[in-house]
Amino acid sequence: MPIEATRKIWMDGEFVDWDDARIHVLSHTLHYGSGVFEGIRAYPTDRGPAVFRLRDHMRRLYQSAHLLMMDPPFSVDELCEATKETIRVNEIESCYIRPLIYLGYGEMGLNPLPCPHNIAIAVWPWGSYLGEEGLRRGVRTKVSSWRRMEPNVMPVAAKGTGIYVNSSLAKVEALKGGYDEAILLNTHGHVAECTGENLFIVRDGVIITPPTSSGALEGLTRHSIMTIARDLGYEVVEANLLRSDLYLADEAFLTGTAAELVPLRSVDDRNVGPRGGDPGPIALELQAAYFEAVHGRNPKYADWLDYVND
Ligand code: PPE
Repeated sequence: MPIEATRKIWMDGEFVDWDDARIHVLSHTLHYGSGVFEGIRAYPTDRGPAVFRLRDHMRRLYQSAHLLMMDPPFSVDELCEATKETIRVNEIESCYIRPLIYLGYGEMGLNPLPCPHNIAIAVWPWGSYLGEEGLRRGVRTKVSSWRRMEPNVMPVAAKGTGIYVNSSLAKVEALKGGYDEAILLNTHGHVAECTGENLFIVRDGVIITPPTSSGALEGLTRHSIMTIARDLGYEVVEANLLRSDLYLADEAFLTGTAAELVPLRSVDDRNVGPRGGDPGPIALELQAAYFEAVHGRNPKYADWLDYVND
């Protein structure tokens, strides 16, 4: 999906014109994948644009930085304020927000510690990550031949730029094979997650998602959906899943900020559930409830919204 340019990008405390938001080609992060980032969304509401779980995302950004021993020069509060300011400056109602902490120009070599720390926040309109049709009708998935890295290979809890090469390999393999998305198992053979989304199944009315010890990211959409599902009266458990559990699921869906909630039509060419791959009732109910929450239409989840113009 091509990026749709907006006007300004926040860089280290200043607004820079979109086309001037450049970095030096010898920046450390470009060579060694030593950056950390977030993916956040703002949605239109009755009170103007609102950022969904802004503080939680920024806290996770700082946790990612901590895992990689980075020392960001701004506070979480300052970055939350900068994000809202960036949305205001760009006069945009609905957008994806990409904060990035990267190691800039000045030192080369594997030791990242002496490098300057830079931060950028960009916003742009971004439609459905896996397509409108994927959102409505579900996506076809394939278990990848690439494994999610075990936690002593990489700290997979960090949204580190270099760590995403693993996801990209799996994504390309799935796309080249004619599928929409890949599912990664960990080195024990348990299901971890998708390339940029967490994974859930439904079996006998119970909603199950792999624990973070599987290598799955502690997704904020995952947390939101678990909360919403419990509030709707569903039993939600974290448990290790085998690929055969995916084949036998009544329903399956993936969650992420970019993807939102997308049902799975099939896993390894086996239709999910008894409906020929069509989305199941629980996935659709949770998807609708999630959209109500992010658009500020359910007061129960008002705390999750940060209004940009307040
Ligand atoms: N797992 C991975 C590996 C992941 O990248 C994401 C977010 C999630 C789970 C879901 O986390 P959360 O967004 O907090 O619910 N992936 C982001 C990046 C996608 C991309 O860069 O492309 C996102 O959804 O914004």
